[in-house]
Amino acid sequence: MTLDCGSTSFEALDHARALGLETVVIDHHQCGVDLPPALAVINPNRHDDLSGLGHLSAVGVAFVTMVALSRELRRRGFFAARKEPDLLTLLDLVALGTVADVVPLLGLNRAFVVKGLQVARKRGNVGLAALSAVARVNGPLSPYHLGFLIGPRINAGGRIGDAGLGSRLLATDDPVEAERIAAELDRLNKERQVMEAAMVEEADAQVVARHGTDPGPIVVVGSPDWHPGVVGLIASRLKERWHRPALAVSFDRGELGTGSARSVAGVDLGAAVRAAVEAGLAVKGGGHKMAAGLTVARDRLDAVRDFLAERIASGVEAALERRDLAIDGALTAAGATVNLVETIERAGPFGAGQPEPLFAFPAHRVTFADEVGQGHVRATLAAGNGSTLKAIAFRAANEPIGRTILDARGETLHVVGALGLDHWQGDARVQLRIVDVCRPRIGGL
Ligand SMILES: [Mn+2]
Repeated sequence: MTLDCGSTSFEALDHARALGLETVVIDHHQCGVDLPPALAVINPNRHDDLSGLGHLSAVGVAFVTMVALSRELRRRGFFAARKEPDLLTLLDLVALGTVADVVPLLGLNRAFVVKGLQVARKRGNVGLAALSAVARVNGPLSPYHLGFLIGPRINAGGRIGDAGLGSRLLATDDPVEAERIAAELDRLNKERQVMEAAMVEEADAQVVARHGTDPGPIVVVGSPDWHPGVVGLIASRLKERWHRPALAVSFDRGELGTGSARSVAGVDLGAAVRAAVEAGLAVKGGGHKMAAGLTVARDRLDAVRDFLAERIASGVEAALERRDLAIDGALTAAGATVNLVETIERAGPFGAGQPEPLFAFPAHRVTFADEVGQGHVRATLAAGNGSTLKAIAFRAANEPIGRTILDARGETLHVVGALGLDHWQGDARVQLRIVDVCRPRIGGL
């Protein structure tokens, strides 16, 4: 069985068939009309699939496949003499994979995450519990914890260590082994962060050196020195900085590079990459609307760049025009109560495709601001009546947002962000996660 791959793996599955192997593909990636030889290709993104479940992550597809398999086995009397597995107890892993794969939290994915978080909070999976402990998850487990604390640590194994660490951690029942693997993943994640920061700076310098402030519809960078497991992270960061699709390629194994690309909403990068493969420019590749991977020869990278740029130019232009921030309401620090946050959270889970509501806090005074942790900026905002709100801007210290906050100590700012609860020493406090700020222009407004 292949998982999270296989839908376009003609060569490998032809070879498997020649060896007499029977394969089942369980995948969610985009694919062509022709499918590789396999007993079954289970993929909601097949052209002939009418399930409407194309937004599921690979673990979601695997889960519904197991549900269907259980149902069929039950119908055939398979469980008459043996215990039927309780698939619902595995929803913690489905929630983790759904959030970490950044698929839209709509439809069935919402159910996976809501129910999966309930399972995860019981800490039945010793690996997940051990990783939550090293990641210092406090308060009830949330999509934020899965996406930003747990997911990256599991992925660090596959990126720069051993991909088997994550699966062994999540499958083990031995708390001692779980603790050991969790510590190792935490160490790899720290190493990954250092590596990523240096690579992102180098990549960004490449873009500026080559294109100045206008890189065109897609940012493309490459280096023989980058670890292939981290190029996806570089692409993500470049996309955030340049507000357009980005492709980062590692040529660390010679003339053939491994690239990873990230897109912006409204630009189907997976389709563009598959077209580049069909045009003979890239060796192989594919993916989704928002993320794609490809293999490309070093001397063809510029041709791939030009091809992708031309193909997505109008979509990127439209996306750049849509960059307005959609604000859901205005509040003052006094109105941002624990009760309000809990009420909002009942409409969750929030994440990809289901954004958290954003609130504007007009003309609040910055009574405290400082850099904390790895380049975050922490601030205290005060309303006119003196009530205060704790706020944080993640990874902002060297960005315009962070500098504006640090420069505004004692002055007023208009601030926009999402409200959450910070569980600290058992107490829940409201915290604003800042997404944008601006200086009031006239008379403090
Ligand atoms: Mn996938």
